[in-house]
Amino acid sequence: MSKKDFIPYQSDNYSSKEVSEAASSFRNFMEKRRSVRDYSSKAVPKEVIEDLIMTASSAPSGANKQPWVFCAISDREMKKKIRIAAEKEEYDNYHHRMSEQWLKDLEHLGTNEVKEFLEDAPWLIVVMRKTYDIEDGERKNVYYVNESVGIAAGMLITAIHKAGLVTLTHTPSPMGFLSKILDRPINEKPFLLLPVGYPKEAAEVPNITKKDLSEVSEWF
Ligand code: IYR
Repeated sequence: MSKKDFIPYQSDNYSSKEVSEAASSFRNFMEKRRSVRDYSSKAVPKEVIEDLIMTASSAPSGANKQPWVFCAISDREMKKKIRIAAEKEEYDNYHHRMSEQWLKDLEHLGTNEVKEFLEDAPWLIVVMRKTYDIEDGERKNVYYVNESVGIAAGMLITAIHKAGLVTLTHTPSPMGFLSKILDRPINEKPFLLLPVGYPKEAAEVPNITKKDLSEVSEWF
């Protein structure tokens, strides 16, 4: 797209009542979302993952550059490689690199360096952020990459929940091993890793609550 080209916006034209109902029912729906760490091995069709990725990829981004790539992995061998490499980094994190305070802050979530979900979940999606584009061998600018990819990741998590599936934001650190295993080009950097699948039967989640409105908002 080189010059200005506008089309009419397709509005849903909700009444005020419909707006209130939609906001409230979506809030209730989203408040049921939880980060789940125990996955069933039940298969999820590739077409489902395609839809989830395309929802995420519809996110707003700086200058509409869509500076992201979603690497979808169902191959068992590759998942195993990722688990081994992630657990190696996480062992160092949990045993040497994370501060006492950080470990204390995580205690109630029951996380540790063992990441069974990296093999159990039928799919892993590694969200890559593009630090620049390459077009015909030429380097092209992208803008607000972290903001853009963060928004797309949020929409991906929302889409996964809406599909009746579960995920969690896994942040193995450092994530360089993912670029190597997935053989990604130098302009792509791993941003987040999301397992996607069904929860294991009788999966449990931490008994936590979210801040209330007065703690997360200021009104002017
Ligand atoms: N990256 C580690 C540790 C971890 C960090 C935070 I902050 C969490 O909210 C949860 C885990 C891991 O994925 O286990």
